[in-house]
Amino acid sequence: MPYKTTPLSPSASATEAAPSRRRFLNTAALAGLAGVSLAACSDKPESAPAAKASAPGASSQADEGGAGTVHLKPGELDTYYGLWSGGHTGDMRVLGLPSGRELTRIPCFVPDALVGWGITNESKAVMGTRPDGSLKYTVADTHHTHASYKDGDYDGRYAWINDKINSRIARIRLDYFVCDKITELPNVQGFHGIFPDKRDPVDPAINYTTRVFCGAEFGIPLPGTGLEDDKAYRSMFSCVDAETMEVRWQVLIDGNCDLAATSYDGKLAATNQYNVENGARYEDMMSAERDACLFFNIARIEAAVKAGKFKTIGSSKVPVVDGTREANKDPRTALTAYVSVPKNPHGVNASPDQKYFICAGKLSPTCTVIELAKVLDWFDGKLEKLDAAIVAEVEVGLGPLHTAFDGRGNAYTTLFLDSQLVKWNVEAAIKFHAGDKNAKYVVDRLDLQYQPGHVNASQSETVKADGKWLAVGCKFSKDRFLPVGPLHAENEQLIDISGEKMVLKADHPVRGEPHDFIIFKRELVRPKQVYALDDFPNAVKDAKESGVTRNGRKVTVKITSQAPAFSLREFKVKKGDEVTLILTNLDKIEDLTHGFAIPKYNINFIVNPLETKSVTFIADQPGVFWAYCTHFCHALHLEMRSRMIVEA
Ligand code: K7E
Ligand code: CUA
Ligand code: CA
Repeated sequence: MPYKTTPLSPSASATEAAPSRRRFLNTAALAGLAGVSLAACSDKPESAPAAKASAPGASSQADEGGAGTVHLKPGELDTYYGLWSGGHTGDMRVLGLPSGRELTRIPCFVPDALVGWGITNESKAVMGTRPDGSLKYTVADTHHTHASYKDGDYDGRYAWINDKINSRIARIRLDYFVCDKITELPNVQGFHGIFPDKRDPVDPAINYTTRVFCGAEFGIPLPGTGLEDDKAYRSMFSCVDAETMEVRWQVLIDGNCDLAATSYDGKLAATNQYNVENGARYEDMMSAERDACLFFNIARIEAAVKAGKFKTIGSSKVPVVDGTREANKDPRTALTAYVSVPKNPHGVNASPDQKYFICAGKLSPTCTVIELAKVLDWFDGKLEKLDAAIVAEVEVGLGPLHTAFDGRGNAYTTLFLDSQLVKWNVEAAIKFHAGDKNAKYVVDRLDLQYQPGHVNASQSETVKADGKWLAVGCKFSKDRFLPVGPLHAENEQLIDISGEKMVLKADHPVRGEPHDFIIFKRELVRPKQVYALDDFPNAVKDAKESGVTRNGRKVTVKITSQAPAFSLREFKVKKGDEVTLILTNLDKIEDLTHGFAIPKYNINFIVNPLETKSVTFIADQPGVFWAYCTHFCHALHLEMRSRMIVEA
């Protein structure tokens, strides 16, 4: 056990332009998306209304915004944390904002040589192993990260991040900034969107996150379906328990899931669908003019599970309820509602005023605004046509992907093909949609460098959206950084959104692939800097407990570290022994971390103050091996060693 996984109490740490006239894209979008080229970055459609909105990089800009400077002086602390998806590196990046300084990376799905993630027994238990003890997976593709809520704001307990390749969800404890659980979802492939709920739909006393929803993008054959019978492939929407990290239930759906979002009242979760066609080839996936935004009635789904109205699939014991269109025609019993939205939408985001879900068009130059109250009315049998829940469907530009909010009624949507950020006013868009053609909903446009994907703003996905800083993950940097071979850095841009006009403040190069992130006030987390010995059942609590004990071929080596020495200056084992080495760091001063590496044995890990870790290996190479401290800890750091003698 890495540390106790007692539930973190939710109350413990919490403190406080005219629209374009372009019509739906067809072949043009296809060319732009499929052949994502640098030409697409620079070929600005001539109708893009505000390509001149700013001169990116102009030095005068740096001083214009009202949110403050990004150039913090040495020793100055950032005011926000950012939790960033690491992309292919399978970890979570932690940034300070507005400086954009990277503070740490939290390993989750992929081994990490600094902390020994994937090396120690504790991390292997979290990551999952094969019967021979090797890691089950060593690659990952993280996209989305979100944190736990209380009363509509982050409560500093947990964050979650997905691995699309192997359909895993990892939980990060925000007290120690470590991954403590990973769950692999059954019955799905291409787990992509992820979002925690914000309160319980039935019990108002549960005003914090207890579920995390996971959307699966790829349809796969169910038992009894032919492998190539792609029209019968299905995907699922999964609910994971925020505490146990077990999969509570899944919903079998028509079409697919992409991104996910949840309502502030806890009643609904949503996912956008770009493949209502159930296509197996991309041409098929874009054959229909409209796709859907799918809503899940959480209370009804859980009632159905409770009433036993589910089946299970294959070897999985997870209850699967039927969320297909056919089974959910009657609104008063429906578990799901399929709201029709334009062709191949991408992100879906809940507005901080708690009223709307916004679905970005991707292949359509529009954003669709869906009113939560109206979807609930439909479920109650009070709204005849579900389509009437759409209160706006307005043009914003080419390739809209993701939307952030400033808490002042404005939405900020990335336009992948236009390489722009568009700021638009949601209520004005609703008026425009209702027929008031004088309602000017586009407020501002800003050129980005280049082809942006995710966007988020400070506190944007909470009721405390503060409208100060906004970051964008651009998929291309083109010529903005020194070249480093064929693979260019990608570009994350920081924008001041405190005023009417958006102001670009900084570029940050990033190794691929930037996806989702959240930005929140620093006082919302209270990281602990020293562990408690008792957090670890196997802790070596006193240097005097150190030593080697033998049980047949199994040998246990207990050792402690206290600068500048390990408790055992040497230890002996025999060739062929299965050695379990347990190391407790008895230093209790913050940041007094030691490392422990054994040459030729592929072992390296660190122990933080009062932390315990263990490794198990076969002593298959006889000889002398200088185990040494890898983390500079003391003037005698280089002398901090222990000698492992493996007798032949
Ligand atoms: Cu748009 Cu995987 Cu969130 Cu990336 S997805 S951009
Ligand atoms: Cu201990 Cu370096
Ligand atoms: Ca489609």
